[in-house]
Amino acid sequence: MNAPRLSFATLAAAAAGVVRPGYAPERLQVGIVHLGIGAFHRAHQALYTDDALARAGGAWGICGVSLRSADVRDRLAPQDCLYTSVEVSPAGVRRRVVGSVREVLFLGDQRLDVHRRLAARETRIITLTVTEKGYCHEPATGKLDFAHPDIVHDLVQPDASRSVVGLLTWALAQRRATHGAPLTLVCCDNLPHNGALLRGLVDAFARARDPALADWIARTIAFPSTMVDRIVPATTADDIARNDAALGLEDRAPVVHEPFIQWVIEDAFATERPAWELAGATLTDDVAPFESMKLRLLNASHSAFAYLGFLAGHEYIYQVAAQPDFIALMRRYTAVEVSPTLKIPAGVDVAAYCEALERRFANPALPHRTTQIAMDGSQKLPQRILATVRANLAAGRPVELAALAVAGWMRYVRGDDEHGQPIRVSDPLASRFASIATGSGKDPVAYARGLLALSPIFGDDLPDDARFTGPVIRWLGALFSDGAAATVARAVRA
Ligand code: CS2
Repeated sequence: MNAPRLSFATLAAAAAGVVRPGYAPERLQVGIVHLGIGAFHRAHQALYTDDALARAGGAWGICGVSLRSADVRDRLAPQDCLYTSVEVSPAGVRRRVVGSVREVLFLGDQRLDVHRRLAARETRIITLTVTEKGYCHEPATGKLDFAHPDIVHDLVQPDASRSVVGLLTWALAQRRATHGAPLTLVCCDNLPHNGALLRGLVDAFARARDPALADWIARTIAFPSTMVDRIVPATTADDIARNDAALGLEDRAPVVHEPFIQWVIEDAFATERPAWELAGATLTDDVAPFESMKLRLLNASHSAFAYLGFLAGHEYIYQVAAQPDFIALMRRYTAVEVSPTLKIPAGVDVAAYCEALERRFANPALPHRTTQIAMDGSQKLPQRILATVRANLAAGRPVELAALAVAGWMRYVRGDDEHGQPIRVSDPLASRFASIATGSGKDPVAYARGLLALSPIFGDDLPDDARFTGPVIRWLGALFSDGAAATVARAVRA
């Protein structure tokens, strides 16, 4: 089938039942720049903005920026940046065309356009989903990594910045030198206290360049924290083909996601903002309890399922969630080890939240690869699992199942599966893992000790705490000798 390409001109021809923007996207002005326009942004903040525009209007079109690849720009630009959001669940599929993204730029070949948008007075909000490693920070401490090659580069050549922190600081300097208007930077990555974290990183970088700039930023720019939640696997060629057939138009950039969506935003803006609350977002004074709940329950269970589930032979999360032992592991971990560490936000029922998580993970209509979640574990473990470990150690509570999850990560990043087949480990520290694995052979103690000594992940405290390292080494030994399925079975029967 050679259907016409989705665009303003063809939108009216989309299949009946496909929801369209409730406003005129062709007349929408840009007011938000988003750094890191991947599938998650398009299935989350762009939808909230689309709904807010339909309800309350405003000049809140989004200019999405890709930092590393031209792919999203090349897919979206020829179709007026329209794309389909495809919500899938056992109950069926719902499609809607989203109009809030008005422009997509690739930093690699449109740097001047990116600079112009970031510095424009009309840009009142910059949002970010650049993944954990995109912040060039040390995961264990949240401090800027001044030895990171991109940070080293950007301090010398700010107007050719490669890092997000360098690029933002360049833009802030530019804004200060021209109109001086306030701006709100909204971090939407799965990091704890993500607004304060970004504020600290920008401050450290700006201070290294020009303390007066850092002081101006502190007075003028807001960095609200947010908690974002929606499961959005990478779009596949099959997803695209199925969507084209159902839409009756060719869309090279659909996003496929679950029905669940949540956005909790700290109500601390330096500027006006879209009416996101009319789209279902929660504006609150304190995001921290929501963040730790989500990171320690959802993301931690996700990571545990990704490492241990992959090792047990499962390609997708819903397959892991179909194993009674894995569900028992998640139930026990969340109830015994995570819940006691949480400050529960008013009105939230944690037991119901955890039950909903089981259903969300089990959604067979949403094939989410274990390898996708397994990526960048060095950047994810601290806030997802090690924060729970520290809280429990401080209170004298058990860390047994968190240690199993960490051991699962260690076994995975060794780079070979339970049948001796290679695993492609995708992580900024992958080469460190490989040399530790080579240096320690099959000895679980030496291998675990080698990884535990990586202070950007484990800090200086955990490697010396036998209450944590003991179970980690024991579980790692079990994973080596018995495999993940048997080890998980033993853990839940203990
Ligand atoms: C996942 C998250 O890839 C991952 O590490 O745990 O992307 C997860 O799907 C989202 O945070 C859900 O909101």
